Amino acid sequence: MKLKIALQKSGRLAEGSTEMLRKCGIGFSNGGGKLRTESEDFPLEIFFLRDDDIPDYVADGVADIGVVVENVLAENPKKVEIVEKLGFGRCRLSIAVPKVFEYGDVNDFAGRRIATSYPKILGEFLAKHKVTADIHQISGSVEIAPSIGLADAVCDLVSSGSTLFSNGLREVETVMNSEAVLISRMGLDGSVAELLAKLLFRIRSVQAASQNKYILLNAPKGNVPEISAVLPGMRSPTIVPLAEPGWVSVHSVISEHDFWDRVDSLKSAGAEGILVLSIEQMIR
Ligand code: PRT
Ligand code: ZN
Repeated sequence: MKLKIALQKSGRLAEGSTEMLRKCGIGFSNGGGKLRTESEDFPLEIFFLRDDDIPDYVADGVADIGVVVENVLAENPKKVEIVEKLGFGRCRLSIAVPKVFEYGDVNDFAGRRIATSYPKILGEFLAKHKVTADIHQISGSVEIAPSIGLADAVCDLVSSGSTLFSNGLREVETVMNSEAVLISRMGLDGSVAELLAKLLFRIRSVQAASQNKYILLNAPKGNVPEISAVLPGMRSPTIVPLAEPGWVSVHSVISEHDFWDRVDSLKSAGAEGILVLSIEQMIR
């Protein structure tokens, strides 16, 4: 019995998907542009597909699970379950206008033509704001639509913003934020569900590790209560005596997102020689 996963064959999600599985201890080869392969480390059968086709394959049960992006699912909803956000492939779907467009708010799109590959998502956004615009669906090179007179604005995926900038466009509204998600077919059960649970446990451990850092520091013993208050750790910090009397080494896990604020508090609490290491896995 194997868990069947659908991954993007090549493109922006391919590397993130392979990397995620590798960190979960699941390696595989995709040499020679194969469309199907198996992992030697985990009962996993892998299909390589276009990202747009993955929700269908999962909904139809050809694959049990798959990696897709939220914008693809929202534009073309399928009967699948979103199991976990994966934190890569991040971008946003935004409306952008030529620099000369004097933009105030969404009402300025009333009666205007907006070019997009995401007519459904854009339509829902405009309806929510009670704005009626002319949605012009095109499948690619959306950013050039205003300069060739095809549209007054565009609604497209943005990551760094450099594509918009180099086409003389300015981002004015975020329609949705998107990232890669793991989806599964409905009603997964039995040993396949068990394999998914096992995989998910690994994915969550990898994600927890990437969101945390291991921190070591030295401090006078008397400062430990103040330092511990800044460093909750998984249970509580580990305190190890140093060779120098009256000094200890404090070890703990710290969240990446408020990391710098905590480091400042630690220094004020008397911490010295602070070392910060990345964590490979974090098993809870
Ligand atoms: O062949 P297949 O159908 O599998 O691939 P694809 O061509 O449909 O998709 P791919 O690999 O290009 O993108 C897959 C997903 O990656 C998208 O659906 C998004 O969710 C996500 N993603 C993340 C992006 C971007 N970042 C992104 N920057 N998708 C597209 N872009 C394009 C955007 O359309 C624009 O042309 O990059 C340009 C903007 O980039 P910046 O950095 O200049 O802002
Ligand atoms: Zn695609």
